[in-house]
Amino acid sequence: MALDITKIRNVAFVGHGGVGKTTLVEAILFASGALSRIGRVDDGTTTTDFDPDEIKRKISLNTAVAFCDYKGHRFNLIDTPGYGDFVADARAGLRVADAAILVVDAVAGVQVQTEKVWKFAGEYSLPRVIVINRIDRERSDFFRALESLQKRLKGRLCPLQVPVGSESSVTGVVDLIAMKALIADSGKVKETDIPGDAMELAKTWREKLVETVAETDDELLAKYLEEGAIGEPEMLAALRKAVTEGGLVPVVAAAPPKGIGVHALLDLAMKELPSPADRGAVTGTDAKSKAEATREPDPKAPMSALVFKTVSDPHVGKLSIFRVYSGTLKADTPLYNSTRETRERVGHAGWLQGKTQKPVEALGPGEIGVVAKLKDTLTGDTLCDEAHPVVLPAIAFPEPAISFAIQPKTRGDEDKISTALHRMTEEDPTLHHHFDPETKQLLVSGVGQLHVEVVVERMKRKYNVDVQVLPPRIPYKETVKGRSEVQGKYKKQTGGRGQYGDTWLKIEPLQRGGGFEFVDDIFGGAIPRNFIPSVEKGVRDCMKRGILAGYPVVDLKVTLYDGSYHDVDSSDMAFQIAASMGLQKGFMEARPILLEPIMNVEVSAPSENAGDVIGDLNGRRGRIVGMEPDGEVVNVRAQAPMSEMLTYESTLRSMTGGRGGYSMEFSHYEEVPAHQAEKVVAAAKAEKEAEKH
Ligand SMILES: Nc1nc2c(ncn2[C@@H]2O[C@H](COP(=O)(O)OP(=O)(O)OP(=O)(O)O)[C@@H](O)[C@H]2O)c(=O)[nH]1
Ligand SMILES: [Mg+2]
Repeated sequence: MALDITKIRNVAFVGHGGVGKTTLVEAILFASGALSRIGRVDDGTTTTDFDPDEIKRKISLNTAVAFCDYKGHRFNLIDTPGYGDFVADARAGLRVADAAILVVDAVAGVQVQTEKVWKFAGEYSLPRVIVINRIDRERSDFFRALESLQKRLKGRLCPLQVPVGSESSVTGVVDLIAMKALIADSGKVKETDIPGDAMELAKTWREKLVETVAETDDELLAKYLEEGAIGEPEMLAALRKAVTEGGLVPVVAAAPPKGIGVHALLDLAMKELPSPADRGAVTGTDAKSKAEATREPDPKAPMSALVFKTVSDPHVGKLSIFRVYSGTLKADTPLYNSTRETRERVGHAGWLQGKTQKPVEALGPGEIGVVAKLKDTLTGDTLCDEAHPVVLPAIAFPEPAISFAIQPKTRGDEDKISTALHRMTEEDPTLHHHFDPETKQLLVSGVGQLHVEVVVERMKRKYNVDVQVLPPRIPYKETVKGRSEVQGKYKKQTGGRGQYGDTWLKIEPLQRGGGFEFVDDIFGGAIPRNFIPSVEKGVRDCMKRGILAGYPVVDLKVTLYDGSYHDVDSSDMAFQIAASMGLQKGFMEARPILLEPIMNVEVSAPSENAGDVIGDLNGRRGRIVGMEPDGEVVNVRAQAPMSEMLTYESTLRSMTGGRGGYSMEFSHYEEVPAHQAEKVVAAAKAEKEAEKH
């Protein structure tokens, strides 16, 4: 039987790396009785960090799903990775959740990834709850962390709890609604009166809570100002409404390994966070008419589901993890992948408890589940009823920011590498790979260095291929700043039939990001119609190969405005060659330049290192865009060329004694300064020479 939709809570746990998301999810599973023993990240025994690479590194690398039943409610817990390189998985997790639980560390407060995932949650209009976590740590301070949140995140944040005690002597939390203390006591939670020394604090914050809730509703506010108080039921109703609509973000405290704040968080999520029914219909595109189409969260509506994670394993095969939005997905039935327009057959379907599948017959709206061995389905695809095909909005994934060349350690392993990469890109939409015919290198591109390292390790473990990783090649691009008009002519007279193609091309720059524009301006048949596409093809091929230093040409407008032909000798190939010769010449005459990728860099480092961090970024041709001191930590935002940032990880580590962190993503392309460009061109030439020998 399908679950009662009003009793489902789909929550994604998001936040900066290492703040305790996986530990919190584990504690929730334990508190609800879904687990009889609690696992630990440090022992590699948690439910949601089950991948051997996660166990080895003690960090989450994948979004994983677990579920528990608590007070008649089904919780689907989506545990996302916090490390910047794997932010795509956090995004995917948020995409299918009905609410976000933002976890922040009680010592560090807001960190680089905190703001990022907060923004994502906002983009999906998700109600949010903030957990100030690890309140048992030395130097932790709930109120300082709260202040940092209020300063840095947009939204009306309001504590629903305050801690009882602090640092290692913290024993529980005060529930500011019930005005009771929830004290953790050897694995259980006891509800008690508020201890005397916490009373003052509790009263102050209770007042702020009532005020803040009242402010979300004009009628309530009027009543509050008149009577000086509001009743419990009215307050709860207003709170739930404000949380669901995003007008208020509750803040709570936790130290999950000590059992502090865990039950309280579950109760809060149960009462204040929306069910899939509350979230209402989803809007997609009708696959036939391309018109907007909505799907109600009704078990009898046409089925639609979104795949948000794919896991492939050489032994188990491919697993597709999805959320049902409408209708009912049944095991052992055919269904339709409307994104790829192919039929798929579902065998077993199940719920997920980390890596373990619990078979079920059917999954209704709002449920999260898994199916195995879909042929063509990838992350982001919509699965639906073929008679009512709909495509749900896809998931936006970051572009790869860093590339490495890889080559097999054992000769003859090329095929194995290509199979492995093919499978791995299927499961990871942020991993790209392609063979560069110019350099004859196999390039693997990912979000960051750790991402690519993990990919290489996985290749070895899962597919048994050992590869060598070579320094990344910067994806420079070429373009022009000036204009030129040139003739590209190819004429060859040998024995029999000759070759003849003649083109006149005008070459101009387009604005940054303009791509390529080809204009056919031939009048009076100077070049016959059927050869115009040949000219365009010649130009495009040449642009792909690059002219100045072998990098692809972009932001270019090429106008074909004249030419001539020969009745017998002109051919498709002759015009392609002529155009390519013309472009090569014209390009060099139009003030060619190199473009380089500029990255958005966000660094968080201990305040005392701020000067070093900024000085170092300046030395890397970086521009500082912003700097926010935040207690003991300073957050620096900068833009810097990718080529200068390749060694940043180790520099930052040694500058900050391992306490700094950074994230980086592609921003845009900019012209490479002339002296720098000369070096790149020279290196490209040398490489080409070396290949000849
Ligand atoms: N003192 C203390 N340590 C905690 C608490 N919660 C988690 N930890 C520790 O913090 C470390 C990181 O915890 P994780 O649960 O892996 O954090 P995470 O947010 O899932 O990390 P990523 O998934 O890598 O982003 C582990 O060593 C945990 O044992 C807490 O409440 N108090
Ligand atoms: Mg984790």
